[in-house]
Amino acid sequence: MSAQEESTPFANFPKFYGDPTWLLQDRFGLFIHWGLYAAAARHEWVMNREQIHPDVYRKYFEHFEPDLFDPTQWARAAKAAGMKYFVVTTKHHEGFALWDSQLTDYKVTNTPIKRDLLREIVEAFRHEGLRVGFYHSLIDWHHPDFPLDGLHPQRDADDFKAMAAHRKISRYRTYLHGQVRELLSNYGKIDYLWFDFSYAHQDWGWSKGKGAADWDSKELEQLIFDLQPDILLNDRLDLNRGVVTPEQYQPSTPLMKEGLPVVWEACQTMNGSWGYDRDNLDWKSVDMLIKMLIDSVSKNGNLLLNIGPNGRGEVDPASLDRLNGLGKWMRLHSRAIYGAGASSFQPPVDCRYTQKGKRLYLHIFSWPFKHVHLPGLAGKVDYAQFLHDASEICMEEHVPNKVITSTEAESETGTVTLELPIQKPDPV
Ligand code: FHN
Repeated sequence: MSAQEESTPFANFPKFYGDPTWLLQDRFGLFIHWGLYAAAARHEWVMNREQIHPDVYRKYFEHFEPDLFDPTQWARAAKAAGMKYFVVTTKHHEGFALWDSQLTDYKVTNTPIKRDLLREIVEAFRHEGLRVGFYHSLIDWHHPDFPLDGLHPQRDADDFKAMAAHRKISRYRTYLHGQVRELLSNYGKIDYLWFDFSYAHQDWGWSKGKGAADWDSKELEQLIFDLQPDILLNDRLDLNRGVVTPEQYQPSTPLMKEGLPVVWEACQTMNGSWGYDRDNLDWKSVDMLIKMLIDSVSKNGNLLLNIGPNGRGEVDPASLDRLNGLGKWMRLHSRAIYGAGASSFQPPVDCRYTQKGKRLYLHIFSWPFKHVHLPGLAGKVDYAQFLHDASEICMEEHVPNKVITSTEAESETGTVTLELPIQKPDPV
């Protein structure tokens, strides 16, 4: 490896990681956190946060019967919101398999619902044209051979001998690799594999120092690409393949072949909880979510926005309202999101630019604006039309602090100052 390669953050980049071109184009995806915790209705970490003993937590397993489950409704809501891919929890830290795994009895087909719900989700979303992503937790609070990490004192207390768990880690590793093999062999083409969590270079956190050696990440990585050669894989196998330096914790950065544009992805909740939480009232507004999407794309990133369906299998009304509001905005302005990215022009304060080729999109975050100084827009733009379009869009959606995406404008050199109307629309 040349000295130059040694010095770049790509120095140890593998040559076979996937091609993120579709992710650059899609920009907006749905994250789905759904498991037994949905029945507890108190956040996906409820088992840990409320120190629920595994024997007690098993009640959720024995009663899991999401009778109102309708994955087509989920998929259509995501599609209408403008989302182009989804990532669903196949197994979260609780260890419950949402598919008919042959490697455990702690699986959805052994609950009263008796069906392979992951298969139904994949088929419904694939039918609506969304790309398929699987979330898979490296840590597992249920598996007897998962080396305990002190995060579950209740179980640690009950099974202290398991603290010598490293002798068992090899059995857990085989289980982990085996379940990944099932997921990547039995559900058709999988576009994205999203592992959670690995913190080997720190002795705290969710996997308490476990990392590449514990997961046998190199072998697991090879298995993944043998089974799904084109899959995108995020960097949580702790192989430090991410585009940031090893000592920083990589966000879920899907990795890509060398020389391809860097892509990163912000994963966000709508209300502060990944799993369904009946009492969580910390809801982000539609405006805030639109701004988060624009802000991510304006920085060459994606937004993976989460929903947590409840124990009956329904997406709650508050989440559906936000997906619907996002869809209304995306119907008008997805051209400023899909395939767009950062602009070399500096946007005015409280604005964002997203750019796609020679098309520059202005996103005005704090309306009304009296004067907007728009560097980068040249005299060739038909300002009357631009103003009309902008004012039309503004007037059409004129709400203070509402995000407005104005019309396209060819990006040239030069500057322009636009006086945008600030009067409220005439009462109809
Ligand atoms: O512990 C998990 C958490 O429950 C959730 O799945 C998020 C999603 O990004 N990942 C871990 C914490 O960040």
